[in-house]
Amino acid sequence: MKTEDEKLAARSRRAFLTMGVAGLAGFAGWSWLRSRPLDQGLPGPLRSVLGLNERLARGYFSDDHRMPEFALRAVNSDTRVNGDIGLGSDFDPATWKLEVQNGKTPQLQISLSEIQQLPRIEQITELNCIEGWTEVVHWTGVRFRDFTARYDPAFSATGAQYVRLDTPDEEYFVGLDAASALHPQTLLCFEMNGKPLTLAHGAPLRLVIPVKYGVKNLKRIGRITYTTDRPDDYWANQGYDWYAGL
Ligand SMILES: Nc1nc2c(c(=O)[nH]1)N[C@H]1C(S)=C(S)[C@@H](COP(=O)(O)O)O[C@H]1N2
Ligand SMILES: [Mo]
Repeated sequence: MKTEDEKLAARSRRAFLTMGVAGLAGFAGWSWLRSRPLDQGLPGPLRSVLGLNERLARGYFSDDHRMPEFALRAVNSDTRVNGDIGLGSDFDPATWKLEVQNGKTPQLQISLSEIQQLPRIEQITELNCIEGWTEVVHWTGVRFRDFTARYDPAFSATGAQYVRLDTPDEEYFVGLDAASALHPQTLLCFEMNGKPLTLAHGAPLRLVIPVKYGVKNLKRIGRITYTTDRPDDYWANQGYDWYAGL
């Protein structure tokens, strides 16, 4: 028996897949769809799928719904590397600092050891890539929620609105709704499967957000921006769903 949450998750996943570029190309009703009246530049029926996904994402992540967690023996030992946008070789992890833009000046510059003073969390969750593979990873880091309470308490208090993360070179960037960013399983991580992160996996610090597809799990965070405007997002700019929720 599927629970209501699982049904919602499945619907949300289907809605997301409908929107993938490949999904659109293969969509049987495509020619019918194209003949429908346009609504904000998209055929009406497609527009309503997008609307549904957005409504689901908003309601679905506003509570503490937890993604499954696993035992150590379930961890995949051969972790794959996927995606290297924004991971150019012109980078020195030893001099890295995290920039935080919370609307106040001056902008904060935070070291890894300061971040590591926040409560340490270990979590074994799935990383789900939109390409269709999943792996179980053992992550160590701090809660994004705790980080936010420490470095932008006003953001937490007002419950507002969006977060943007950029690689140091700004080549890769993701936008997150506040509910997903502040979800208890959303972490800033510095270890993967019991070892310090490698550069290819996002050292010195990466985002782990199990309620979202892999695309949102940004590696090598350079800057975190708390904002009231919905941020741009690398893959959403290419036509993928902005929420990219599971
Ligand atoms: N900076 C950066 N982060 C990124 C990507 C990327 O191309 N650049 N790819 C994303 C995608 S699509 C996935 S599936 C995961 C893969 O994480 P991994 O390489 O640690 O397995 O990283 C995400 N984070
Ligand atoms: Mo991915």
